Amino acid sequence: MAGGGDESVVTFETVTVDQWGAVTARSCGQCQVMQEDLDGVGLEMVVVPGGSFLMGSGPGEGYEDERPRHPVTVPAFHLGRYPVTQEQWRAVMGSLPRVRCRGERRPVDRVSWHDAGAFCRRLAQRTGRAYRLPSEAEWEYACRAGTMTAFCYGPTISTDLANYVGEHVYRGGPKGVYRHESTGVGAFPANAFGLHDMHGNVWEWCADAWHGDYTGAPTDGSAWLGPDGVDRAMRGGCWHDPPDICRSAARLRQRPVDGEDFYGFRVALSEWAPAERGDTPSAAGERRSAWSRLRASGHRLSRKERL
Ligand SMILES: [Ca+2]
Repeated sequence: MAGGGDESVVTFETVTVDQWGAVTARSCGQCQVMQEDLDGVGLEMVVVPGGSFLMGSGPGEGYEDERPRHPVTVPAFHLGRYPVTQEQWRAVMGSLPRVRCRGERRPVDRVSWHDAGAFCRRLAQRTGRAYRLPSEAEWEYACRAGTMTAFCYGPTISTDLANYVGEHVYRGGPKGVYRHESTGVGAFPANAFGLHDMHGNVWEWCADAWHGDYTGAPTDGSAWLGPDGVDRAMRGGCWHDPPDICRSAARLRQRPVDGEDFYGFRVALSEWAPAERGDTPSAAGERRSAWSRLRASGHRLSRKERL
């Protein structure tokens, strides 16, 4: 188990859209992916480079709970390339909940915040790595992937790029399809960090306690915690929502015991290297430096094609 997991460089395509939702550029990107093997079922963790960003929405966009927009610095971390799927859930927990949309490669749904936490703990036990839910700051930073627009692809979105209710549009964006169900993960283009399904498909639980706005929010990327039993924050919207609710900055307040049809999650991890008993400082140091090399080579966007 010690090192464990495979590492690879994954190539992906991401797109940029204009205010009407038309694709104006396709870029080829690369990200570093660490993979857990859960008895034949893979769990891919994208290395998200550290950085600073403006969290929340500025004037003229979003809702009061997305303000004030404020700078946050997020240390490098790992985030699931996709929401946790049903086959991953079964591989870790033994059996599936009564999901709304059945499919091995679809996100697990109908999970509460407590269920998601139980999955993280079980996964951590099994791998020795400290799996957890992402903070809201990490989630939004990862979703934006360097963008300041309402969506990671640009100022609007289309149903070619995400699974939401396409009878509704966001601003100048086009009408599209309403699929009435979740989609298998990875069916749409990645964002610039190589992450899929951030907008739409299923809502994703974050670690944070619910706060009605960002006054006093942490600026170091950590979760804004509160006492057990308080409401929690979800991100990204789902297949049953209009695109406005699927924006990078949009937030949803929910009770941690609720596991509705549209609720899923993805897992996060700060350090790949597991904490080991009897570790010597030099072995730990070696792992850390191997880790920084990897992180440094983690991300680059290349070959941007204008259309
Ligand atoms: Ca999502």
